[in-house]
Amino acid sequence: MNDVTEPLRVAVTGAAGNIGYSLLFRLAAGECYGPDQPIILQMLEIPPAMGTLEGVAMELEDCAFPLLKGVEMADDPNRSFKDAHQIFLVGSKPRGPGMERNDLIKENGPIFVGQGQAIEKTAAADVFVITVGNPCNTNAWIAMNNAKGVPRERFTAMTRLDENRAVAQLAAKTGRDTTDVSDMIIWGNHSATQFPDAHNAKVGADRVADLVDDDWLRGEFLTTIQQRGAAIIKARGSSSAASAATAAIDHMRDAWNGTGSRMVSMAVPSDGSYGVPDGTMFSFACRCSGKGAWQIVPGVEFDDFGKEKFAATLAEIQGEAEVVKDLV
Ligand code: NAX
Repeated sequence: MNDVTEPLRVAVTGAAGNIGYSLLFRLAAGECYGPDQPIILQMLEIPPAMGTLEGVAMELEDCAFPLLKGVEMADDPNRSFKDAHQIFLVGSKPRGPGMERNDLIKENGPIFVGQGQAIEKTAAADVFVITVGNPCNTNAWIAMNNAKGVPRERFTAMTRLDENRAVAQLAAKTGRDTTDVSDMIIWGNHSATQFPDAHNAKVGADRVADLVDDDWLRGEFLTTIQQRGAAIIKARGSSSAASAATAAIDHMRDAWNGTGSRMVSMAVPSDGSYGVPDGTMFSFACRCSGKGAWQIVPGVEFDDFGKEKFAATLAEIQGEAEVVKDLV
């Protein structure tokens, strides 16, 4: 395990993109690994974006971050993942006009074959990976299955942005602070079928279900979270970037430091919990005990509505796996 005085090697793919531009500076400022942990950033891009990446590297240099001990750039994952302890898989192609989700899956899947293989071949023994690039559950699953020599629990995908969105909506609805909201879990796929489960969430000591009208929870709340990404694209003209970087930092910081008794949403390979087939990359309620160790929280209960939503998102993930089965 990396000593705290030794720099942590942190790889970020798609580093010249929108999320990268927000994420890299916050990593270098110590927001993820704390004020005492130096880091080296290992940035991966595709050849046409290397010029832009040079500019990002110059800006990182110009910040004179005390914790930033090195900035490396490459267009080969075998170089960018070399000895990396923490990897943010952000880079992938965005969905183009008129493109179906299955086209996107087929388009981006091969990226994660090569990156999974490079992680297995070159990354540090304690490597821990978050996948942000969409479709993130399936991309993480492809990478994991192409890195069979790496313990599979080191591969995760991000549903924390959906959780954060839900927490903010519940805080606004109840007139409370976001820090009062707990146990707000996203189940399943990071997509429009995700199940944001507010029924089991709390505000302070109160159950959300006792404070808020059930019709709102099952209707407007659910669709707001499921459609929030699309609403931001419509308003901003490009997809969520700063909020996605915030969520990626939340995910990795919790995995690194531990959550104590708090539950957080993380897509992780199933151990068969809740009837989700073994190895499926599914977002569960998780607790983290530090340095990338996590456990699925057992015993969360669902009513009939919840069971139906849970089944729908699981069916979608299984359908996506079918589309890319030749890649694993
Ligand atoms: P951008 O298009 O701004 O940046 C993506 C970057 O990835 C580009 O610079 C591109 O050159 C690079 N790239 C493409 N193929 C690559 C490869 N093989 N290796 C390395 N880099 C590669 O997108 P951005 O807004 O940064 O979003 C990145 C990804 O995050 C997208 O797939 C997006 O859909 C996904 N998101 C996931 C979210 C989540 O909650 N899981 C939310 C935000 C975002 O939508």
